[in-house]
Amino acid sequence: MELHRYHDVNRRGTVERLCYTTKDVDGTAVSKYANVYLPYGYSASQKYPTLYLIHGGGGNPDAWLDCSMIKNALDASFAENRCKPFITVFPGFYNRDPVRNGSRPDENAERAHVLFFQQELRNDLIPAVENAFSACACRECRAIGGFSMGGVTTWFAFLENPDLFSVFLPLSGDCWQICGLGGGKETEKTVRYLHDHTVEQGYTKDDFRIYAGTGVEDIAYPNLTPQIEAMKKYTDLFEFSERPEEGNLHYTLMENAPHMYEKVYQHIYHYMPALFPGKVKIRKVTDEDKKRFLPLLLLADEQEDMIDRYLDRGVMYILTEEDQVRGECVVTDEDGGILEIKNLAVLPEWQGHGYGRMLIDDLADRYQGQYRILQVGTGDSPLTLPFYERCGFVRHHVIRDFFTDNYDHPIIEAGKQLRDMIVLWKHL
Ligand code: FER
Repeated sequence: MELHRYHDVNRRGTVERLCYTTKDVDGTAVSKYANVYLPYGYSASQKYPTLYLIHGGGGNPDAWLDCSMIKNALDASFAENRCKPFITVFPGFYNRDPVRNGSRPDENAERAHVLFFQQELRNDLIPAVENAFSACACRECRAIGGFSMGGVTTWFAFLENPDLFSVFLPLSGDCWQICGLGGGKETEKTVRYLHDHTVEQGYTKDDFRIYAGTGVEDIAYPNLTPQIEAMKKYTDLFEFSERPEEGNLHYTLMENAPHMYEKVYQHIYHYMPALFPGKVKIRKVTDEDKKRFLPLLLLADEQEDMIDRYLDRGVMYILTEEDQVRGECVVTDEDGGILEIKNLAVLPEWQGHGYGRMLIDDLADRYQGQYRILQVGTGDSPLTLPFYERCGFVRHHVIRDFFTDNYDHPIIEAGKQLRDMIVLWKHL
């Protein structure tokens, strides 16, 4: 396991406080807050996956951030492109102030808190997060993890909220379904329940991934280790693999790591690249028939003979994720240091994921130094103009009647006929 070490980064994410209301066990409204880490460059025009990261017994929404280098691990991983950026939410699972006095937990009381918290996640916290931030609202894009009692919380989320999360990181905490410390004390019963309950709800091994971990010296080691070992035997549901990118059950043991946030966050650093897979690739279309991407080209420019005017002399790039083509763009050399985007499209079902912006950022990176200006001409449409402006383009000039003069039929966008072409510039 490659360990994170602090290193300075210029691209730092920010932490915001999200206030929301929920209910306590008696149904009384309570105001709570969660800390929300937004990655560097966070933009509401893109949807992000989200990790919910839960504190340990006696903790609060600040515990992870105060006690570990998790923020630097996130900043550094995104800056180095170890994985795509995601949002991290740090809530508190108590709905009353915990009174721990540094002592070992009252198992029943703690168990009740983290079990009750499952309803808060579903009814209040996740809706508040997805209302306030640009978080992708599907189970594939939500992960939950936690330390110690937060690990216990994670196992309960696996049992109670499998429709909300697909990725689970129980760290230094076992499953308390049967009893406190049940992963060690009632290993067989606990694991049979984890298996049977999941199968009964219709989930299969392709529907979730578990990334567990602890330290060899950790007090949770004797509880979590037998649980994971027993889970490995239920091969119909749990497929153990040493490699994070294969199988759906993973367990990492760390040397010299007691029961502390400052050690345990290393597991998150380690697993981060596997949590929300699918690396976006942008490649030039070489020696291929560019016309085979015609359906995509037509999304941006609906008349084929207009596409023929630039396609041959244009350079085409396609964007793929998980080996599926999801977007493209075509650029042409317009002399005088101007590179023009003639066509840029993202499949409708993948719009809003930031792919358009990625294509533009990629062009800017590729052509910096070779061209002065990245130019784009578009209709006066609310579907395209604000997008280009968010990407750093500014209006430069207008070509009157471009759409009415050059196309054989009216081009309607957002209920409006396009007439003039607005030409925008972005300096490279
Ligand atoms: C464990 C899971 C949780 C464990 C301890 C805890 C001893 C919680 C400890 C605390 O809140 O202090 O497996 O092992």
